[in-house]
Amino acid sequence: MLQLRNSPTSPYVRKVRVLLLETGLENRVELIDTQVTPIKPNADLNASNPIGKVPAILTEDGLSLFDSPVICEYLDSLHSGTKMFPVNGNSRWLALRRQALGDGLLDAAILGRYESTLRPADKLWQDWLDAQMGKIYRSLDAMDAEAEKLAGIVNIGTITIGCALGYLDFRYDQMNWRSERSDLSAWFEKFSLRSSMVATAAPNSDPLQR
Ligand SMILES: N[C@@H](CCC(=O)N[C@@H](CS)C(=O)NCC(=O)O)C(=O)O
Repeated sequence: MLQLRNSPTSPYVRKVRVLLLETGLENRVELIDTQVTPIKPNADLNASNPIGKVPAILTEDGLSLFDSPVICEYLDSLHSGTKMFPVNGNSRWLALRRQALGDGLLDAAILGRYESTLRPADKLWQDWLDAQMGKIYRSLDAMDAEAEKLAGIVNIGTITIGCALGYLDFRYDQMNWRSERSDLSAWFEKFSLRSSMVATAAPNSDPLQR
C-alpha cells in the first residue's frame, strides 16, 4: 500500500485524491491524517518531506515523494488507463501550464489565508495581502479566458484548476469569483459534479449548492 499524508481541507491533497479516483488507483492508497500549519510543524511529516507540507507519499518501494505535481505524475505512471499527464505535444504543455496556474492561485490563496488567520492581527500586512489577492484575480481572469477550451478535458490541468476554484469557495467564499467570469463559472459548475470532485470536497463545503 502507498501511504498518503492527508489533510481533508488541503486543496493540494485534493488534487492527488481526485487523480486517484479518476485513474482507479484509490484502493492502493492508505490515507494518513496529518495536522500541520507553518507555525505548528509536524515532526513525522518533516521526516518524509523536509519542506513540512502535505501532501507527501511513501511509495510501496519505500520512496518518499513530494510535492503535489511530483506525486500526481508518479501516480499517473502506475496505471494503464487514460493518462492525466498527456504524454507529449501541446496538450502536455497546456496541461502542465494549467496545473501551474491552479497551483499558483492556490499558493497565493494559502499565503493570504495564513496571513489573515495565523499572523497576529497587529502584525497583519495589508499591502502584502492585497498583492496576493492580485495574483488570485489575475489567475482567475486567465482561467476564464480559456474556460471554453477546458470543456470535456479531464487531466492534471483541469483537476488543479477545479481544486483551486473549490478552495476559493471553501475559504474565500465572500470574494464572489464568479462575478463577470461566466465561462469559468459554467465550466466549474459541471466539473465539480464529477464524482471524484464530490467525494473529495472539503468538509462543510457544498459545491452542489452554488
Ligand atoms: N507546493 C506544494 C504546496 C503544499 C502546501 O502548501 N500544503 C499546505 C497545506 S494546504 C501545508 O502543508 N502547509 C504547511 C506549511 O506551509 O508549513 C504542493 O503542491 O504540494
